[in-house]
Formats: sequence, structure tokens, C-alpha cells
Amino acid sequence: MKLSLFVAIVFSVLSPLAWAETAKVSVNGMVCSFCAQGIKKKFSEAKAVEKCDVDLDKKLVQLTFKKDQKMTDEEIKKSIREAGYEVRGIERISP
Ligand SMILES: [Cu+2]
Repeated sequence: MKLSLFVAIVFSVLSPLAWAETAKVSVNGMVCSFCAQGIKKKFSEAKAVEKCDVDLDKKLVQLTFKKDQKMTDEEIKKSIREAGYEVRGIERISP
């Protein structure tokens, strides 16, 4: 009984996150925190993006989309290109 209550609470807390689709975008040419800031700023203007995390070590931009919203590969590539960088690959993680 206690365990099932615990599980129910955990799921109710995590479920909004579980719905969100994320994309891991590997980006060429991103080397310093200024690059990261530029890319974050670019995606802060994108309606569908809830959160944008940049990992400089792995050269990864992780985009978390709002519920029922996402960007196509082309839209992501366009935004990265406009920020001055090149996309190497996009990996989608669906709930
Ligand atoms: Cu830089």
C-alpha cells in the first residue's frame, strides 16, 4: 500500500516531464560559453522550446519541447545555422 502510494506520487511529479519530447543536437564549432549563450538565446526565441541546455564538452544542445510541440530537423538546423554553427546530427528522445 505504501509502495503504490509512493509510485503514484513519483509518477504524478514526473509525468509532465515524461510527455515532453527532447532532441539532442550535436553542433560543430561550438567551443566556449559565448557560443553556448548565442545558441541558448536563439532557442529562447523559439515558441516550441521549453528548455535549452548546452553541453560544451560533448558539443551537444539539448532541447526540451513544450507539451505537444516540437521543431522539425530543418527548423532546428536553420536556428543553429542562424546562430552561426553547423548541425552534425539530431537524436530524438520521445516519451
Ligand atoms: Cu565561442
